[in-house]
Amino acid sequence: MSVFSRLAVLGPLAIMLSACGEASAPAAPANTGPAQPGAVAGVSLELVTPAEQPWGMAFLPDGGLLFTEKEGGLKFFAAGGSAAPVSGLPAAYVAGQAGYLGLALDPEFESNRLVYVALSIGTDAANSTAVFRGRLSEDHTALENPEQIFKADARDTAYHYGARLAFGGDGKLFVSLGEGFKYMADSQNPKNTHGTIVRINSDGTVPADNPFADGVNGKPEVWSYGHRNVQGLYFDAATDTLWATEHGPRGGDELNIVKPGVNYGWPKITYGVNYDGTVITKETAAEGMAQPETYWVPSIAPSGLTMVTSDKYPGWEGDLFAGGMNGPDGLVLVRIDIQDGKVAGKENLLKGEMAFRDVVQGTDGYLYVANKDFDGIFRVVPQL
Ligand SMILES: [Ca+2]
Repeated sequence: MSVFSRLAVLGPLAIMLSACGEASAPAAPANTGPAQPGAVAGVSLELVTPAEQPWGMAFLPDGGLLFTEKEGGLKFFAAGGSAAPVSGLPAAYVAGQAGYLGLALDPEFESNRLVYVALSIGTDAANSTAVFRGRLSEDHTALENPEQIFKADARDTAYHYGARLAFGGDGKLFVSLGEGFKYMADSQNPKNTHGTIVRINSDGTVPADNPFADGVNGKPEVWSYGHRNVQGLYFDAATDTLWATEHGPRGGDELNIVKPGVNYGWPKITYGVNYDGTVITKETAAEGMAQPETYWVPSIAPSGLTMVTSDKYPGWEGDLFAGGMNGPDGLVLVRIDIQDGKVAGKENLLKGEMAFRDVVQGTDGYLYVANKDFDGIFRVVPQL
């Protein structure tokens, strides 16, 4: 732990608050109130390693850290060293929100050392989210034999990729896919991958028990649809539950429990409005469309989602943690108090300190966050 140096100066960033601006949002009758205070008195941040636009993180069983940088590719960091590139991935399409994005370790990583990385590929006119799989070399310097196991439908925008990866308890891989902003209407059509979560086998083939496996009413790889831009994905093996956060427009960010074949409503129903304040739809609920477990008005721009399963934060075990990246109150790490599988409240931590791109629990049981703007990865230290 000697490499951890205490973070020196992190002031509120008023300049960043302008992007999501004022909120003339609809009433939020179902929003939950503040959580009951836990046994943790507070948290602070300690710098682990500098990183440039870190996007996704995954800790190895030995405690080492793999992470992506949006433009820099895959990196490896171990305590006592400095972050170094991991070679092997192809050049990504880098523009707007495109680049090297989510990653995940194979459930059998300890024996097969397989790593999965989502990245953008293609051109301005036709680009996609692809998932590459490769074997991490013993010295952590290369992804060996990288192969593309999945490619989403192409779009001609550089926005809303989703691109988080999470394995289910059955070893199937979930990939979240944004609707490219321009293709929001396509989110309602499971016959394309825009605005979906797909589920594939670890070799990229489609599981026979997917809800549209026969291809009649949807693409075989589609697991759920009606999403906008899912940038938080966490599978809770203890309860066999896939949790997902997605960006709303202005207001209307959501936390959902994702189930097969279900329509999550975007853009037919939402608790948000367009960025310019105009109405997308007056409907917040509709027959055949799932309601979120909780939502945020105004938006926080959620990215990254994990659960504390360790004993490092007494009182917080089983709670979800979501990163917030933007909005009037959006520079927060949100603790989502989960009681009996339901959202019992939300507590904003580290308010105003930074924009949180990702949050994961490390092999040591502590939470780690990747910062979108301060260009580093930090450990969340509890005050007990
Ligand atoms: Ca929804």
